Parts: sequence; structure tokens; C-alpha cells
Amino acid sequence: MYILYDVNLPEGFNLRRDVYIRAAVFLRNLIDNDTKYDWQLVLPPWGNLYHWRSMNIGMQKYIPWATFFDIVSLQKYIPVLEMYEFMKEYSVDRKEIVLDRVYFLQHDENMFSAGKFVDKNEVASCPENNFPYRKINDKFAGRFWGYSNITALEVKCIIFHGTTFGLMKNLKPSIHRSFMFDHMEIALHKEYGSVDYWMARRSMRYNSELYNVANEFRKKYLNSDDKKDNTERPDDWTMEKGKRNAVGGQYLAVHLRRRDFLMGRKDTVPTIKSAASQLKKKLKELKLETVFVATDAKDHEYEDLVTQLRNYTVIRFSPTDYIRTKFKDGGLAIIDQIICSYARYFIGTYESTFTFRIQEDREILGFLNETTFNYLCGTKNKCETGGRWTIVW
Ligand code: GFB
Repeated sequence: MYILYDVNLPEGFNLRRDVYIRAAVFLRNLIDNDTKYDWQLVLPPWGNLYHWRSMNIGMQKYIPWATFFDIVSLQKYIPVLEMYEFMKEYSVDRKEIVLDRVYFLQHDENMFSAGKFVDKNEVASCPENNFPYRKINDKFAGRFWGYSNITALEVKCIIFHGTTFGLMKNLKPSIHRSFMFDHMEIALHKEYGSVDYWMARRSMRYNSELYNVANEFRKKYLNSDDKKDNTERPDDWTMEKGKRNAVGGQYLAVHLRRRDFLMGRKDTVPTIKSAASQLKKKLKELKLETVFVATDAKDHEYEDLVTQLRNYTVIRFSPTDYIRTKFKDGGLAIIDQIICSYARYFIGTYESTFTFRIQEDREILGFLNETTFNYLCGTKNKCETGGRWTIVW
């Protein structure tokens, strides 16, 4: 039995990583509740993301999960398979993949306007606009991650509100072999921040090559390694135990989110001048000399930051062409995230899911909360503290 899913097109990389956790916990529950069938999760290939615009690095489409994540680690939580493996397994000639049933999830707009939320899972008529499926002969064509050889026998539109657990009743494994949930982001976490949540999150170890690149950088430019920083951990995430004694390398790391965050989030995103002054203050307080900057800023903004912090060592990760081409924008994001996660102190950008994922990695590594849940203050000195989603083991 196969579960497939897709996410609202405009959503970014790091929200999609969160949706994976919802899907993975869903599958774990399914396996635990229904031992009759062999359930597997098909990993939706990465690509076509709004933020991934680097040029001259080949196509950023149909990217398998193994480029970013360690599949063996994922498999220690639930059975997963890449899309190309699914295609091989599901269709003998691989020419045509016909899914049995697609559920197109939609919000209940009335609940949002009334502000009253109750669980709902009702078949409804499909929307006239922005509905990506159309019937051609006896099958539905659709987006299907960009594969034109994938179709579906049936598409049901569902008004859904509730956790992923509520999706179980939509499965009819005695009749169908494959189910796809489109707009999986609409289903909420069964229990956000629970042990299950953190197990799934911990299973999302990165591709070991990405750790190697990040670790080399830490060693070469930040004098940081796991032994010194007290961040050693077992290769197998299931053997990992909770701790709070990570020290981290002698550097402060900042995630400075710019680009689309500069529009519509003016109150919570600082100017470069203000970011520099906040960093200076913290560096002085912590008696640190080095700042690692993870950012999507334009070069001139980064140069401006370096100038303002001229009395400190300011450094960012500059990939070789080989690394850029091999790991693409998603891999570069992860390398930045890894380096931030090993810092003595981390400051992020308020409400950025990129920042959230770094905070989670630091929780797993065992840093004190005070060194992790910090945000740059926005303009007008608006300082947000955000929630502290601490780890449970
Ligand atoms: O991951 P993401 O959804 O985080 O989008 P947010 C940010 C993307 O921009 C990443 C790049 O996937 C990266 O490709 N990026 C951002 C970075 N910061 C860095 C960085 O420090 N280093 C590197 N290498 N790349 C969401 C948006 O952004 O915020 C949504 O995706 C929406 O569209 C929402 O605007 C509010 O959560 O920061």
C-alpha cells in the first residue's frame, strides 16, 4: 500500500520539511493501527520551489530526497521510498503510473471566517478555480510533481479540518493500492512537539556528504569540531539520548532572512545597520570574535553587514561550483543550517521556518535553550520572543 502526498505549490523548503513530519507520523500511526497491510510513504521529489533560483546549476526539479537526507535514517522511523523506486515497483513498464485515488484537501473557509474550528472530513464539490486535475478519457491528469506519465483513476475533493489522524478513515486498502493526499499541509500535526514528532524529526538526518562539507568548513574557518564542542553523537539516531551540555564552536551564528521577508514583514525584520548593532552587542556580551552568517541577502547587503562589523571576523559559506551544482539551493540551505546548529549561540529571524529547523537541530544536539531561541529585533525595536518548542525524548 502506498501513500503519496503533495504540498501547496508556493510553500517553501522548510515548511515542506515540516509537512513530511506530519506525513511520517501519520504513516507510523497507520502501521501501528493496521498491521494487515504493508504501508509505505512515497517521498515527493523536490523541485520547482519559488526560492530556488540559482542559475547554471542544472535543473532544480525531480530532486530525490537522498540529495538532502539520509534515507537509511528516514527508514528507521517509517518505510519510505523515492518516487523513481515507487514507479519501478508500481508499474511494470514504468510508462504509465495510475494512482487509485487522490484526495484534494481544502480548508473550510466558513470556519476561518467564523473563527470556530471543529474537525471536518467531508466530500465536497471540487473548486472551479485553481483545481489542478482534469479528466481526460477515463483518467485524471494533474500536476503530479511534474510527471506527465502519472494519472489517477479518481479524485475526491475533501473539506478537511483536523489532524493527520483524521485522514485514516479515507483509506480503503481492501479496494485501493495507492492514495495521494494533495495539499497535505492542510492536515495538522497529530500532536505538535510530541515524542512521535521528535522521533520523525530526528530521523531526518541529512545526507552525510552535506555534514562532511559543513564539518570541513567548521574545522577550517571556525575552529569547531564535535569533540571540542561537545556535540558528538551516534551515527544511528535511534541510539541518541537527550542531553543539555553541548557547548558549540567559538562563534555566534545568525540567520538573516531577507528577500521576500523584507516585504510585508517590515516590523520584524531589521535593517542591516540594526542587525549589525544587535550582533555587536551580543558578541561583546558573549566575548566572541566571530560571526557566521547564513543569509539569502543580496551581496551588497552582506558586504554592508561585513563593513559594519569590521572589528569582528564575519564569514559565510561560499560553495564551489561543484558543491552548488551537486547539492543545489536545497543542499546549500542545509549546509548553512548545519553550521548554524553547531554555534555557541544562535540568533534567527522571527517566523522563518528556515530558522525553526536550525532551532530543532540545536535541540537535538543538546544546547541550552537560551543559546537557541533568540531572534533579531525588527525595525521600531519590535522584538519578538517566539515560542520555545523544546525537545522531548
Ligand atoms: O525555507 P523557506 O520556506 O523558509 O524559504 P522561510 C527560504 C528559502 O530561501 C530556503 C533560501 O529554502 C533557501 O533556499 N534561504 C533563506 C536561504 N535563508 C537562507 C540562508 O540563510 N541560506 C541559504 N543558503 N538559503 C517562508 C517562505 O520562508 O516564509 C514562504 O517560503 C513565506 O513563501 C513564509 O514567505 C512566510 O520560512 O524563511
